[in-house]
Amino acid sequence: GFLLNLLENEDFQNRNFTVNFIKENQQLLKSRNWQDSGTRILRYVSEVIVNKNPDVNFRDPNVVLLNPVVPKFNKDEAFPKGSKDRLNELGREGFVKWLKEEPRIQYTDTTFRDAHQSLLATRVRTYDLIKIAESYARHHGSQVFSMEVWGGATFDVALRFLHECPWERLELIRQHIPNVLLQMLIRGSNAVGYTAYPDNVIVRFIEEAAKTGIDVFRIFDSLNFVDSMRTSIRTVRERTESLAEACICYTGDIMDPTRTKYSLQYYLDLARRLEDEGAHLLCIKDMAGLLKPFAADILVKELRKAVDLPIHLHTHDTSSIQPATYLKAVEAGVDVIDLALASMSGLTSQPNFNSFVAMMVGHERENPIPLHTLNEFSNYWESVRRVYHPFESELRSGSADVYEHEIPGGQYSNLRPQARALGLEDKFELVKHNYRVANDLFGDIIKVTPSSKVVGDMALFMTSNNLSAEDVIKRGNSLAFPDSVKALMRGDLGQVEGGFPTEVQAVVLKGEKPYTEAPNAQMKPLDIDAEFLAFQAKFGANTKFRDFLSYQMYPKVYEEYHESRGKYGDLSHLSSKVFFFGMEPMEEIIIELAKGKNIVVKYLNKTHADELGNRIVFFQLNGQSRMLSVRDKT
Ligand code: 3PY
Ligand code: ZN
Repeated sequence: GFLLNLLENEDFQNRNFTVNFIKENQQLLKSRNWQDSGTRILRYVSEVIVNKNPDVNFRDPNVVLLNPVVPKFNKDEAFPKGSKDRLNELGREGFVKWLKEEPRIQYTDTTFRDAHQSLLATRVRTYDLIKIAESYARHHGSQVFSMEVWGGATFDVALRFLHECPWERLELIRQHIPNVLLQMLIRGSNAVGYTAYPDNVIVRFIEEAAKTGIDVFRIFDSLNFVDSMRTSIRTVRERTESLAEACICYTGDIMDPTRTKYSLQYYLDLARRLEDEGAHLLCIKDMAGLLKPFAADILVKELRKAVDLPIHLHTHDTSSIQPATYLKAVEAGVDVIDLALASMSGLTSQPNFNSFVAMMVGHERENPIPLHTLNEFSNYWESVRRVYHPFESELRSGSADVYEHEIPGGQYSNLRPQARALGLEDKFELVKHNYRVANDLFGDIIKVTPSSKVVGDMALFMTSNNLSAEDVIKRGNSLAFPDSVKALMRGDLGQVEGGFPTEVQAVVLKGEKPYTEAPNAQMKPLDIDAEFLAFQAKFGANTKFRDFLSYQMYPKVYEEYHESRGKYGDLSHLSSKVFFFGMEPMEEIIIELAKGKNIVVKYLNKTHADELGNRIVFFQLNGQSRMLSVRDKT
């Protein structure tokens, strides 16, 4: 295949090439038939057989992996009309008007994004998403308001750990789900990264995401700093046909008279500002699950008076009482709520979709959904989830200590492994305590990616150095604080309500001057045309603009992804079991490379390492012998 590609290449025929020719023309390495793809996949599988997947720490031999069952559907029928069709028919204004007038409660399904970000360290692969996507769109596509499928940490994790292109994932989801609004989470000026990017990069990112399939952009800033959300809201409004949903990130407790900073008034003012900025929808983003039922009642009622936007409520069920919050919010007039399919719900994830639907039977705002098929989809995910068991968190029950530390759902399940890696697991209670202490030292800030990471870094720093709040202030001048803490105090993430406490800022910055404006206000626009050319010169002419955007977000991660893609090809056809755990001797699998293009792979055995440390791994590929040499790094 490669030779034929080469011979047919025009530059090659014209002898217009250098020694770097193949490096610069990676598309030649692209498979022209199943043999090439097959060989490259074997390269990956043999690597995992010999060296294991470095992302997997252990495999529990007691976990029996199941074959997930996809509910049957009729391919010949048209897709049922869904929210996407409604948006197309009514246009944005008409759609928003419909939503405000619609009495039935609307549901966003977060299973494809936040649920697995919060429960399984964001590791769910395109393979498992795509297998179920069309069936879901056909069975429930007319019943869900939107599906959150992209953004947050999925972008980073896909490239970094799954060797996957996040854009391809989105494109495939769009193809399989043509009828439902697809939603993403975007961190304002931080897009899907952890730092601010120039405005023109944000603009192009949003345009590309809309083109690839995003209909609802849920836009937030990790400090509720409106200046950092403005470009995103405007871009969605002015340069796409999608909906701009702007977030108020909820922290503290509006019912607690001692928490005066984040009062009801604070949220109402913020919501009005977001409406003025041009948001189509308003989201209450309760990333830590702190919005209690009676607070939700007040907040939703008051927001409805304050703004004329539909209200979408997002929470995490860390405390286990958030279904009550939803019920109160429904009765107070919220328009849309976020839920996850039963087997992917609860704990740090969203509340249980299936049970909520069951509870609402007979309610005046009921939006009926057949429970039986919804349960079948939950069963699918229950089976799928087993293969991801190395990424499960150790939480076993709901916990009320979230009201003390206020750690967001996605971070909560991550903090323990982080503490363990630093040898602090036996001090985990102290880490959580210090999370709150660090928050208060920073002046009580909104905590969500990336600001939550800074508070986490500070908590780990204080715990490993045995520091109290008083120590930080008294001895701060002689302490080397984590870089992320310096960045926060410098204003790299934006400005906070009331400013940072000057004492803490002074000991952290040690004379460096903080900014007073939006974090990317100082940034020059990127020379996108020139940089894209340079990118293609480096990574090959067949790379796309969206690859360039991935590179802008995560340069080093993209580089590694690009290398692995060149070596292994597209791994999205490989089952997650083989992707994470490799194969057993004499095991035979079928890989569907494309519709109707299957290869049969049988792993035979491997040799001992030779004196150079190489092992030979023997396979049959469609009955023909293949052997690959792999360096044993274990
Ligand atoms: C993210 O930014 O990844 C989040 O999920 C924030 O809640
Ligand atoms: Zn969330």
